[in-house]
Amino acid sequence: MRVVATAGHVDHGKSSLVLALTGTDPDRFDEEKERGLTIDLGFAHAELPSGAGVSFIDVPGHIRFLRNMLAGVGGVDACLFVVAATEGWKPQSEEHLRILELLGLRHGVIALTKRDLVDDESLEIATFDVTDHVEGTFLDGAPIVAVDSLSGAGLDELRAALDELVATTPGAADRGRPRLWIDRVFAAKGSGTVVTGTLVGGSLAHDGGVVVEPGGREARIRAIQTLGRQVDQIGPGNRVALNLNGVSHDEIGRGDAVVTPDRWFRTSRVDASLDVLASLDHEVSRRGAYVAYLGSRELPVRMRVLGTDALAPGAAGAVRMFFEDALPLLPGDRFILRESGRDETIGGGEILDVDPISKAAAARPDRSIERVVAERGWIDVDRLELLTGETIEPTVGRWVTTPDLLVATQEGLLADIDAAGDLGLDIAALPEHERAVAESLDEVDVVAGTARRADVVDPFADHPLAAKILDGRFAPELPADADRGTIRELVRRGILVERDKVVFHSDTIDEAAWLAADLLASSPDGFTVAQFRDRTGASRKYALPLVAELDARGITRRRDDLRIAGPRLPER
Ligand SMILES: Nc1nc2c(ncn2[C@@H]2O[C@H](COP(=O)(O)OP(=O)(O)OP(=O)(O)O)[C@@H](O)[C@H]2O)c(=O)[nH]1
Ligand SMILES: [Mg+2]
Repeated sequence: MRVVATAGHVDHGKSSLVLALTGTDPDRFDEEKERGLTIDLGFAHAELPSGAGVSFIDVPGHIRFLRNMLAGVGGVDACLFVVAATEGWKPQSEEHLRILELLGLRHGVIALTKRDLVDDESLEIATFDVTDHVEGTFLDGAPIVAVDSLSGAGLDELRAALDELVATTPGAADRGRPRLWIDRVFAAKGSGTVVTGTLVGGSLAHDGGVVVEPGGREARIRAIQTLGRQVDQIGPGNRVALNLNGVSHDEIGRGDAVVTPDRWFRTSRVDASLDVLASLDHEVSRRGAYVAYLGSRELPVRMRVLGTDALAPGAAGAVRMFFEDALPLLPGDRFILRESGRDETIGGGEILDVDPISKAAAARPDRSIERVVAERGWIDVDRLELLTGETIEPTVGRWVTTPDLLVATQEGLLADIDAAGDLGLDIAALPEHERAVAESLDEVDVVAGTARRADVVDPFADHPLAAKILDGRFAPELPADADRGTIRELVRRGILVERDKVVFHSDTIDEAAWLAADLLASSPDGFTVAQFRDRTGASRKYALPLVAELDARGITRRRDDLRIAGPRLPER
């Protein structure tokens, strides 16, 4: 399915042509029918001779309703550009073409309507006129088909041209990140809220959770319709009506976006490119009341020109824009910029950075992922995907960084590890990305939370002190010259256990736990410290801290003078 918008000057026959092609009058409102004028967007669809489907968004040509036109062309793949043979190129032909160009449209077909009202010579003149005006634009070379929408003459040729257009226009890509800019909202007959829009970026499925932005309202998809049919799921590039549970129709409106949760970065500040229209008669600076049109949204912006104070007509530059609301945006989103005071189209551009962190004076926005990474040094791979929309291989662990910074961090870590000496470097104290680097280094071993050079024998593995303490079993003797630092490290690793100034081997604690289990098996009401001491064969000096350790681990519990079973008592 392709979504095609009409475009062209007021009264040139856009709606009549859509009606002739689809059988549906896109003018939905009584006022539109009475005045013979499109005010708001209209929608219709048709099957082409090849069997391919095409959805039309019919836009108003009158300059007063330009904002509605802008809301309609935000997510379309191609256009049906309409020029009346009777009048030829007119101001809104020009403005609509500029807008579609700025939005990055690449595909279209031109219809010369009202051919029944002109003679062959006038038709030829109108054709030259149109050819002239589209030269150098995306419509340069597009088929020009003369039609009479009332009698149907020329429609077969136009349908064939549309078929060719649909076949050669790439479909909306599925990036697993669906977004539907709402163009209509109404209350459903039964219950719930229905929103319509053009789905791009990904698929939606029945019963799926969605969020309406701005505002983060959570909703559930109760039903999906496309082309009047109910479907269980729907891919990008389609006109879609969603019946939503959980939001009221009066809380949301045109210009809001339906997205899937957690897949979007919401932003109220972006850096963007701006192409200023050459036809403008003044420069563009931060002064002015600007409105951006993005998706189906009209959004007031505060703006600052980057790198210079003002952009001349025809210039290409960059701007930082501030919005009142946080919106789910991605680099590559296109917008049109208008000045509301003068009511004129200024230009348009592409969002380059949805989370600009460098100062405006230093910002040099572009769409490179390397820049996003370099400005941050280290960035979590999931966050980088939110900011760029691209899936990126992490450099190390879950992190992405620049090659230079990776090398610098590796070298810094090795130096710290060398400086830490025998005890090694405690990696729990490192920032998360450095920990990931430590674990990734071939020349480093991370054992029990400590990083050491791999070629250095771990002095704490099979340490003689641990062996000696294990030998002592329930009555271990600590050598008088034992090093405190060594004991601390062996305790930290869980090899030794220190309780009330007595140091046991952890295997001995396990043995003591089994001993307690045996005692409780024969006397379920509990045992005394004296009974326990007798079973260990050691003195009270050792039995007391051992029992205290068992209590601390939840193996035993104290009740009066007895020890009873704790939640962690082992079972045979
Ligand atoms: N004779 C003739 N009349 C046409 C043709 N196409 C449109 N018209 C008439 O032209 C008038 C305007 O047509 P619309 O289809 O409403 O024009 P539009 O471009 O949709 O106008 P807006 O939406 O207001 O910009 C209507 O009276 C149509 O009947 C055509 O091919 N031949
Ligand atoms: Mg119309």
